[in-house]
Parts: sequence; structure tokens; C-alpha cells
Amino acid sequence: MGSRGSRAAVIPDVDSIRRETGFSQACLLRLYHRFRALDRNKKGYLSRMDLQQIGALAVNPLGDRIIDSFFPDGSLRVDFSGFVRVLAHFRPIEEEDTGMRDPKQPEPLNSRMNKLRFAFQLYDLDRDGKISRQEMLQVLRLMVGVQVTEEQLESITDRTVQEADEDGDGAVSFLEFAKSLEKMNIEQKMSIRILK
Ligand SMILES: [Ca+2]
Ligand SMILES: [Ca+2]
Repeated sequence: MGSRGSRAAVIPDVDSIRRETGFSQACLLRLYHRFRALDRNKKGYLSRMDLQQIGALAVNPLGDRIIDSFFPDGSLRVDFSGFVRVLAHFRPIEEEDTGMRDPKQPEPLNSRMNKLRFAFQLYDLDRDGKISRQEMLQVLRLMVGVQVTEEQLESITDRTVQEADEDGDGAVSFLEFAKSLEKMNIEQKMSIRILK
């Protein structure tokens, strides 16, 4: 469809965004419409409040943390390419993504490793490369329901950290985190339908 193709041209830097994120042109166009609809005052960027309108994030216990990741380095606005770059971590891994990759190209944002890195930084609030017991406690508090007492929460936290903590330093490194999630299907868990 010619008219669709020419409309895609209005997306700034569309070619480099497509290469970096792996989203198809049609998908980027839909995301661009979504971006513009979320941008309530037609500012050209999104604020935290704009992103809070996304239903899938509103119901996600880690939704606020995911929203944080749109604003690295304390910035208060995210443009379209930043928006799509975060969303790319949630793009399902497709059959066609595997095997065909040029090894000189950077790893796709939706690879298992990048999904794990993204998940890890939702826990590692102070970005020191380790999930401390306190950081684990905070995430578990968000994820478990109100029916759990503080005491139970503390013991769940201790167990979770102990199970993952192989070198016994009392914290969970990225490697330990990746290992402990090995049995979980992270690819599937980190594939959210963002357009619904
Ligand atoms: Ca930390
Ligand atoms: Ca450790």
C-alpha cells in the first residue's frame, strides 16, 4: 500500500530505528500512532504521566519500574526512538530472528540476554550490578499480594536470595540472576503484547 509507505516516512530516523529494534515498518507505524495518541498535548515526547495511560503497565506490579526505564539518567521526557527502544525488549523472539544474524551486528534488543539485562535492572535500583537483599525485598513486596505478612515476605526474600546467591556474598549478581532464571521461560514472560 503506497499511502502507508509514504506515511511511514514521517517517523524521524525510521531506518535506523528499524535496524536497531527489529520492528517491521508496519509495526513501527502502529507504534508511532500509539506514541502520538499517548502524547496528549502534542509535545513531541512522552512524560511519565503519558506512559501511565498504557493499560498493560498500569496492571503490571513492576509497571512503575518499567516506566522508569524509559527515562534513563533522570530525564523527564522520552522521544519516539527511546520509546521504541524500551518496547523492543518486549518484542517476542521470532523464528526468523535466529540463525540469520550477522555476528558483526549488535545483539538484537529482544534477545534472551538483553531481556535478562532489562529485567535485572528493574531489580537493581542503585545500578551497582548486584541485587541486594533490600532490593529483592522491594521487588517481592510489589509482586506478592497484600495477603502476605511482613514476616513471610522477609523469609521469602531470604530464600530467594540464598537460592540464587552462589558465591555467598549476600547479593545476586547478573550472572547469578541469569542462572536462577534459566529454568523459567524468560523469553515468553518478557514478551508483552504492547499494542493491545
Ligand atoms: Ca543494587
Ligand atoms: Ca552473589
